[in-house]
Amino acid sequence: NFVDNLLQHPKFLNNEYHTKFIDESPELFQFPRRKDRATKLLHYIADTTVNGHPDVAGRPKPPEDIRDPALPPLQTQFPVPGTRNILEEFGPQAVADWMAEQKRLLITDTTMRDGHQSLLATRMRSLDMIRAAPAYAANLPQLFSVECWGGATFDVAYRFLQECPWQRLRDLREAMPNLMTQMLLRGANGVGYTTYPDNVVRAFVKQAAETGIDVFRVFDSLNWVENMRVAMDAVIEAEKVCEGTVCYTGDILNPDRAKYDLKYYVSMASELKEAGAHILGVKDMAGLLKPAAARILIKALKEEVGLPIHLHTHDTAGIACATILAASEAGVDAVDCAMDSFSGNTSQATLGTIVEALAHTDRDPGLDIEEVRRISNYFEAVRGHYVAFESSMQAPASEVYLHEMPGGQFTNLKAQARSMGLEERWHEVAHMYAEVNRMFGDIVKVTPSSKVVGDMALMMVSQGLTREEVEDPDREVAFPQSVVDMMYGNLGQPPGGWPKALQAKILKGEKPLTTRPGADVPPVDLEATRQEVSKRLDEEIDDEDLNGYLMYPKVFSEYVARHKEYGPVRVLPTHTYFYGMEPGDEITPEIEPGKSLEIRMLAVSETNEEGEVKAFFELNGEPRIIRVPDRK
Ligand code: BTN
Ligand code: 3PY
Ligand code: ZN
Repeated sequence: NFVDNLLQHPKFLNNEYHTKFIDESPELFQFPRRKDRATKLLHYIADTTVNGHPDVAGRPKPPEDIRDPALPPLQTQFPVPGTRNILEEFGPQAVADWMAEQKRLLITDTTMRDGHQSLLATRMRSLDMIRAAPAYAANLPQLFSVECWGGATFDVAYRFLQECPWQRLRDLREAMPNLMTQMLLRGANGVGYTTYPDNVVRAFVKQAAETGIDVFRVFDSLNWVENMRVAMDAVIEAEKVCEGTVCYTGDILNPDRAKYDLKYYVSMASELKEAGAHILGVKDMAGLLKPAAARILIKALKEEVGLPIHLHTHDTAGIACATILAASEAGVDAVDCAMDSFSGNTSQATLGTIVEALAHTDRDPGLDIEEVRRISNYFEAVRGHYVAFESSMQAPASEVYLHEMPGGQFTNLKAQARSMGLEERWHEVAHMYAEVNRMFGDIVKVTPSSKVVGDMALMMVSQGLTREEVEDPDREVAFPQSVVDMMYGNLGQPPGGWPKALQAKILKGEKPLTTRPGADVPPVDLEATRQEVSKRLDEEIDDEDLNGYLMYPKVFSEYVARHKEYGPVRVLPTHTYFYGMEPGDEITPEIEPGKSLEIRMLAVSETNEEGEVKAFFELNGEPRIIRVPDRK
């Protein structure tokens, strides 16, 4: 460390040193102390106790007497074979064939991905998931899959939860050896908001498959199949299940929304089949698919495309169960539901309710309702710890048919509006979102295109701009960068292209792309990147880390820096992670398999003149004093 500091010192580099240089340069001796993991965790706990966690500041807090989530008992130590065993033994086509043969309605549980993404701003921590995983494996082996990765969970893990998404996946994989895991992949946008080079998308899929994903739901935010092929090919090459997905928007029942009619969906689904999809995903990210439309859509897709169909919808308008039952009658093969306690509103349909509704019918999903309730009760207790992230949505709302916001975006955009002082004007934002969609030519709105529409709508409401003003060629408008990028073609092409006049105004004469954006991005030199990052962060960068860095360079680097300072905070109970400890509290986090720490908080001192607080702990029976700055 001393040598490192010396070699990097500007005086040394400029040859400005002499014999007294070392004596006169105390900074040479200021290298970070290498703290052990337990000490780092004590620092984190002390800091959070004194200063709070920035993410929950000013938000509602769980009640003092909140119970710890009780785990459902395991019905067996040896989980019976499930869908994963089919995939492992016979490959992805066999999974699709098996699916098509089932009479029962197959169910995917989305609690650990879309459920908390849509209800709790994606904040569920790995620990709360991993603890439930053995119960899924032992007690619900009839599930089609468990959606537990991808979408927004990837960057939120690094960015806000200070944990590694790959480790989450590895642990879940291990705990559910008989069940297929499922992820949401945004095609050429990976798990990010931009277009990545093809080789980055390929490397990411390969790694996700290796670390533990079985089913990849691949979509494109403008429904452009061209933009999905690289990701789909990579999934097929990894011998995992490729769920090629159509995003549903508009209303096939409404002749005024003819752009997205039945023919459009059948034709896109056929393209996906042609592209090699093993199964067809129908992704109704906003919850716009009405029961009568589902009946028509599913029937047509079954007849004209022939792939097994997996339906995803949201309960924003309160109608998801009805849609699922209609789709079930029309022969849909699998559907997404969330555990009861993580269902409803902007999340998925209620899993237990679907199981009950279909009991004693020929489409009985075959899940044990008692076990469903037990796991749901566990998650109910988990959810109580995350009140800080609850949205203000109190009831289902038919307004979703107006704005068409995806369930995962709704709470986020509302929070963004709140932070801009627009909370009172939320319904105006909702109207404007719909207006922006029309102005952009009526596009599919799902991450990342939905974010662009949201950025534009917030900008227009906050600046009091109307659509006419924005479209007026003589009026100067400062468009959000995301809008400029999308109009340039960086997210690909929507059906029918972009509205020409608006596009020309936004691009100020620059010629837009019309080809696949990923085709023009040069490949990243993966090994050179690994070495550069590893050197800069002074950290060994394995394949998982490298793929995290490639998706989110800044977010990943900051995660690594914080990890060095605070240690493996993922092992802390959720209450401790967000609120620290109180004198008398005791926790026993498992720092590695079979090795637990015993941490007791004894007392916290007043703040001294230097602005420091002392926290007194017992660590495995030994007294420890930790000093942290009072930053309040
Ligand atoms: C961030 O960078 O946004 C958060 C970094 C984590 C800082 C930890 S969170 C708990 C404790 N309280 C603070 O204010 N800082 C530390
Ligand atoms: C995501 O991409 O995260 C979504 O949930 C889209 O619906
Ligand atoms: Zn969704």
